[in-house]
Amino acid sequence: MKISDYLLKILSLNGVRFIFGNPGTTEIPLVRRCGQAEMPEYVIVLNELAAVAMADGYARATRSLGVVNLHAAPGLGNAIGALYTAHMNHTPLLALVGAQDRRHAHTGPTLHGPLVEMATPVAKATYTLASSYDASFHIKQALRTALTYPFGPVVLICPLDLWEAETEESEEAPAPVTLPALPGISEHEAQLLARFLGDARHPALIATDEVYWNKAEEEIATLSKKLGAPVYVAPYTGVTPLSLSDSQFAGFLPPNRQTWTARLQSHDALLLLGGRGLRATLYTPGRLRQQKAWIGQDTSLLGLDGEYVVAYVADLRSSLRLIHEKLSPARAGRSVLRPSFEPPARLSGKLHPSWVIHTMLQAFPQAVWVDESGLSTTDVRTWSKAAPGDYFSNGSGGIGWALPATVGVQMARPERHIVGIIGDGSMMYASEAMWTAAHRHLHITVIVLANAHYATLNTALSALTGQTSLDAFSLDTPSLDFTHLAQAYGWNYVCIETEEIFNRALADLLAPNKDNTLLEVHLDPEAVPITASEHF
Ligand SMILES: Cc1ncc(C[n+]2csc(CCOP(=O)(O)OP(=O)(O)O)c2C)c(N)n1
Ligand SMILES: [Mg+2]
Repeated sequence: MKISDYLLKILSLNGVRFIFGNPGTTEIPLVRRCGQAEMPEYVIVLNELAAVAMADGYARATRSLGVVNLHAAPGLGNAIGALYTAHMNHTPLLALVGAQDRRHAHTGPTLHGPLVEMATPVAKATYTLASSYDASFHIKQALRTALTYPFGPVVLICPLDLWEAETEESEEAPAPVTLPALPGISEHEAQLLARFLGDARHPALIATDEVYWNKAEEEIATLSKKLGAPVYVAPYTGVTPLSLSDSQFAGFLPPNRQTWTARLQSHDALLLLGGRGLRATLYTPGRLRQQKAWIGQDTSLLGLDGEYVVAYVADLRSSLRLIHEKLSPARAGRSVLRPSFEPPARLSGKLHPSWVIHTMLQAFPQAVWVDESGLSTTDVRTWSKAAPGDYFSNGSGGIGWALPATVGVQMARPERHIVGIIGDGSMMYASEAMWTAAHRHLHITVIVLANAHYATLNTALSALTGQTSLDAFSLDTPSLDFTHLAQAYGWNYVCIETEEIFNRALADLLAPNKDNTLLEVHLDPEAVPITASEHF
């Protein structure tokens, strides 16, 4: 069996339907076999950053493996920022990277490069096929590694001359890989954690993406209710780990050490569910002095302001169930309300960003949201009532992810209404993703928050220096014309300057399976989202 066929067959047996990628000469033998006889379909994406983020969105929305194909050294190079995001978010990704034909690699041909060295900092592991003897072994090993906790991008490098080579004769037929399961905590460990939480006056749970990946959303809701404890979501969590309308949900923690320390001050015990601690962007002082415990997947966990009382590498779903069993009867806790902000009332003239976010969230209560709304992100998180797994954000700080991720999420959930809310700056990194959406006749809604600047960077500038704005962060000369961008890619578009047109456009989008539509919403450039002070 050819190595390319072996790879595609084993991917297919493991449930892979799509390979997102931007191919080149070094991958032609692979691409030409895709789509044949139940092999995964090759989804053409016009650049690598978009291809990785599309596979990442698809993986997150299906809670399964995303597969991407990258074209040798320049393709891998273009993809690194997006692989970094998948790495930070623990997305299960397999990146199939083509490599030069080894018969002339020593002559330094184009496309040749140090692929392992390039991929290593953002990959969980890299494997290189070297011969027909090791090919099937490395393919299986790469797949197994990608599907094993903690997730992250795994890179599999295949030289051009090997795709068409035969696997070793003694190799058995491809079969799904078997995975080591992550066990839950033991009875004794559950007892310790039940005591840790039960003895506290005012315990709290802090949820991360891992709750979603471990399918533990119901368990966290049940445990928090029995315990009378609020659930905070860690800053930069890239997917909703519980329903944001749950009575125990106490909000996303702000990504600021000083503010989260203050917000958690009343709690005497914190149980972190997954993640490697809390993450901030700008430095501020602060220290969580209360007792902390942790359950999660990533053994490279960081001590968070001192050591954990206990920390277990374990499956969250069964662990939370067992802790629930060991807890004495339900107790009434002190409730912690999610921080609330009133949206601006009706508008008189220009569109206020907070009004736009609030109106949009109310217009589509059933939608799945992909959020890269820049300085408006905290607004979205303040008013969203998204169900578990119905809200996604890049989670890494690396923008350019959301537009292609929206395409991946729509391909994963064709029956749902997917809405991307994206800042005008963030929209410019991977707009090529719109071609794939049009090519596949998807029905995405993208709302571009056109404030004609990098509002986030002005806010950071102000926090760092006191200066309120820099000309360098302005995007108004020339002004970005998103409706022409939409036209270029064959999308519907509406240019919106007033409340009336905005409301009409939202109402039109309620029709089922509307074609891909971009709403270019012109915001008052002077208005700042009302939660902006919480952003850093
Ligand atoms: C890949 C990458 N490059 C640069 C940045 C720095 N950066 C952070 S926010 C931002 C601007 C975002 O602008 P926009 O999407 O318009 O949202 P706004 O800040 O206006 O709300 C930039 C360039 C980044 N986070 N990631
Ligand atoms: Mg902007």
